[in-house]
Amino acid sequence: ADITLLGVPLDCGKARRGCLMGPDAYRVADLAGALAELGHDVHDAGNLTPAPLRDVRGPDHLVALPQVVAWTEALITWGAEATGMPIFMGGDHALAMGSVAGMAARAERRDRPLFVLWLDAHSDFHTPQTTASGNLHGCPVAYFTGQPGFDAFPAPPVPVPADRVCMIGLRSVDPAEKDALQSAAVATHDMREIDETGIARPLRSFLAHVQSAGGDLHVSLDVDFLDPAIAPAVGTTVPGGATFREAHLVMEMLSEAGVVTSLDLVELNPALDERGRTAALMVDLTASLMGRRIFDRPTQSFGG
Ligand code: DIR
Ligand code: MN
Ligand code: MN
Ligand code: MN
Repeated sequence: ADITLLGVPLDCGKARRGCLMGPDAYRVADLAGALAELGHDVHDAGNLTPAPLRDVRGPDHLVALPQVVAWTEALITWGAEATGMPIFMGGDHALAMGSVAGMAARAERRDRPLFVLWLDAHSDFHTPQTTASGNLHGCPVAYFTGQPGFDAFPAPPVPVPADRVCMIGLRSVDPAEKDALQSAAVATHDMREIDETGIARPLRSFLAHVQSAGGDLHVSLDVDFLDPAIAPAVGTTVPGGATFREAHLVMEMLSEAGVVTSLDLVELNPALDERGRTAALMVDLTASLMGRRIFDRPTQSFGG
């Protein structure tokens, strides 16, 4: 594939700093080299710059609202014109407002529906009104699915219908999010379900859905999807996350489905890492997503 790495040093979706070093940590861990070794054409587009700050208003407790709006504008502009397979190297999860909205605009231009796989401990389904922390990294899914309350932001050019979003790995969902998710059509798979049925089952049925619709698939991978024992470098660790093999299996199945068209790598905080261990794991997972295998397997139809 024709892969573009885009650094998005957005570090304003929450209070604790460090995610701005994420893009360089992926460069140091040689994400480009790992993908080139698999035969891909890889281009590092450097780091994105936010749009100029505007005087925007919103609920007082929101953290860095004008900054997140400025990044969202820049990401939508960049993404709508992007070609090939963009990999957004974050940066915290607030970047997914713009990355997903941009990819949805691009998908519409290509006349395909965009689907989103959200791999995260959190559902990130708050609105500026419901967030208790004020951290906008907890809001991207509500934004790009077109929930009300994001008046300070540019309207998402093409909202992603909630029934095209699948969340896997959930284990920290706030009460307001739980209520909102209950009335939305998002497919939610918590760790309890994964424990019981395995991680392949919900993923297989989602991939069947994407394949039968002829969709583009954006994958948004939050470091805290992973168990903190294998991925400590994230500000919001939650015990009980995906194991090393569960995470690789997800990536391998995604690769075999042949539907992934863009990827976010978010919430890596290199200041919390142990000698680049979490960055290296994220690089290895991306390599699995892009075709690295133990033994080769053919492209799969997941039977829609
Ligand atoms: C919590 C934590 N739900 C909040 N969210 C996230 O602040 O709204 N942590 N995304 O990584
Ligand atoms: Mn997240
Ligand atoms: Mn999270
Ligand atoms: Mn987060």
